[in-house]
Amino acid sequence: MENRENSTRAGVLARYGARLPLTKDTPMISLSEGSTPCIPAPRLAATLGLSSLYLKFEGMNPTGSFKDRGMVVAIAKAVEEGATCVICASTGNTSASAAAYAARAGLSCLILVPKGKISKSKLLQAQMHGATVVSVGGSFDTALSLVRSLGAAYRVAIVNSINPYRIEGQKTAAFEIVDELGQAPDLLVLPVGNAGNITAYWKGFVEDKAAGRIPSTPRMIGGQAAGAAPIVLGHPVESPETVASAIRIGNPASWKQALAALGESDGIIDMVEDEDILSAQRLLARAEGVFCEPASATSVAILGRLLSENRLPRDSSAVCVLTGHGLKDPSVEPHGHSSIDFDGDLAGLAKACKLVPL
Ligand code: AN7
Repeated sequence: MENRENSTRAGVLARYGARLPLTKDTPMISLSEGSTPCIPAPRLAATLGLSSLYLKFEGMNPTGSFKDRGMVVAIAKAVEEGATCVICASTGNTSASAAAYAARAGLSCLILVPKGKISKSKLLQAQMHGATVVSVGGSFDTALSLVRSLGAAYRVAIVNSINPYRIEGQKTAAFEIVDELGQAPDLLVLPVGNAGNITAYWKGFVEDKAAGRIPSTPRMIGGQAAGAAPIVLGHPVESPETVASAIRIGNPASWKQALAALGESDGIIDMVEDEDILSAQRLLARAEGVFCEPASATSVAILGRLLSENRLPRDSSAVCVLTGHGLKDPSVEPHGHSSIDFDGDLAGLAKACKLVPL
């Protein structure tokens, strides 16, 4: 057998196990998660007027989102601790990831989702992996409070990001950026929903600095959707609404930790309108060839907003985290796109397609 121990294909536990809370009894589960590309985005950088921009494309993870990094650790620890059933609330990606890793580890999986509010593809993933799916009236926040109640009274391991192993696994994305770029960027830009990921990135960079791998940490820049922006507004949002269903969250579990990361890093959190999220998504797809889901494009949208308002220096280097793949949410309209019907006329077709004759 090939030696996969140090390969980037070996997954998060093998690659960063020394910096994770593993023991000799932790099973080395892997679906080859992590080691996602940091893609240079020169056209987008020029459009935004920024000196350097990379896209950390987390949509390249096995279930199509960043959740796999934390889930592999949470599931491995659940197995180690003797769990047979895991449970989570989700806007979609956490449930897809939990279902896949539970299947991989031979655990049963129970998922609570806001009824009618998650993308069909994400629901399909959970169902294909054999999870039990419960639809809950209300928002993600209602589902998460039910999960907390069930976790307190029944033999189930909670794998939401209130589980600290999730944060441990997700911090490895910060390690990868440092390992790949040889340094931390000036700005780390990401969408903020339940606020687990901003907490995790900050933890990763702080650990890298403490270990002497980087001289300084980046400023953490968070984006929320205007209809679901509790941290920006400073109070919970009762009925969050946004086209970016992944971050339709009104009362983030890691609110305090997010504020700490923002404060300690001289960071900024602000909000963007849905139309700006969707145009950032199209810009990424058309200018750079990278297709991410709407929630993920919030990172580029907030970066654009802050630069246009001169709230960030243009000579900064930035990494935008694209948290999930575009195929995750097929409800989005390819605005301004029209396909052409072929009616049997080849010359007419060539003309309609603006082809130049030989
Ligand atoms: C694509 O799946 O909360 O701030 O239940 O799927 O760490 O919550 C998803 C969140 C950003 C926000 N981008 O991250 C869930 C869930 C995508 C996401 C976020 C999510 P956090």
